[in-house]
Amino acid sequence: MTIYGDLSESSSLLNILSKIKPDEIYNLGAQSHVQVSFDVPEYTANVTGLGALRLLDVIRHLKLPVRYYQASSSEMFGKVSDDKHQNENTPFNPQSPYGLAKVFAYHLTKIYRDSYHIFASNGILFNHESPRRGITFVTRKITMGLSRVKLGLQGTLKLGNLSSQRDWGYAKDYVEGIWKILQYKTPEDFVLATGETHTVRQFVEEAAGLLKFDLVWKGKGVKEVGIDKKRNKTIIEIDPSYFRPKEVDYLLGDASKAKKLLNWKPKINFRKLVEIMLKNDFDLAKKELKLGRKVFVKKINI
Ligand code: F7E
Repeated sequence: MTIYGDLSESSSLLNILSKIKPDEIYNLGAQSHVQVSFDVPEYTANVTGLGALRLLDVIRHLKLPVRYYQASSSEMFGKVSDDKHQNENTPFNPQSPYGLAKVFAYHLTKIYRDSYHIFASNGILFNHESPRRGITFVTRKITMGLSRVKLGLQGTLKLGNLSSQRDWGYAKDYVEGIWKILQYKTPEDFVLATGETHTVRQFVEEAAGLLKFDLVWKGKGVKEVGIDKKRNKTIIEIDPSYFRPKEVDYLLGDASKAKKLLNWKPKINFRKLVEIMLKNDFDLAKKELKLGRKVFVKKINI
């Protein structure tokens, strides 16, 4: 059964929750694209920040004996003061309207937990990726873009900041962690991360290697290009429109609390993650080549 609702509309949430009376709520709803949050800051604050308030407030008014999960984000850490790991005790310093909206929802979850004894927990998740990732996020953009370049479906892949570092994990591992957070005996906040960090450039290099490109970098700044030496052809270009007004340069998570209390740790490492995503997107690109762009886009919902 599908029931429609909207995080920007309290009455729809009241209607859904009073009908369903769920045992668990996972609030994964958001305007979740960091760059887009600079273009639509008010909408992002409304859905990503106030959306959590609306849900928690309905839980409070209905006195629902529910377990509530808030999808908090490593973007809340923002600009970190050193290059160490971030954990549950690291101060927040958000760098985008998205990060700030998530900080609001994070604190509200704690406030409602303490004030009204609601079982409400935050999972502070570092980047979690998979073939289901939207194609405007950098990992999927790279695996999809380089696959299409390989098959001649596009000329180059245009990217922004190649130097930012992320702790990228596999979404399936993180969903298990999310579930474990709500099964824990008390409502608490947990970081989920792999404990490894890589640059966007390293993600590109890993994917390019798997596709058997002979990638070399030439030039500097916005003039930098990635060249496939085998064919002496540019395959990566820098497009400054993908630079963010403010960047989060470095993220590296420490999930030792989740490991100790939830017995959670990720199974898929960086290399395997790139491989899984690339296989999916190379297969899709082959289908696109066979069917033609128009038929492909109609048939495959990407
Ligand atoms: O950017 C750089 C970009 O958009 C990663 C969301 O799920 O994870 C995600 O947020 C990095 C940034 O993800 C391009 O500047 C370079 O430094 O894939 P992203 P994100 O901003 O880390 C957190 C945990 C969330 O909570 C969010 O909801 O890659 N980058 N070139 C680029 N990024 C994009 N999108 N496109 C580029 O062409």
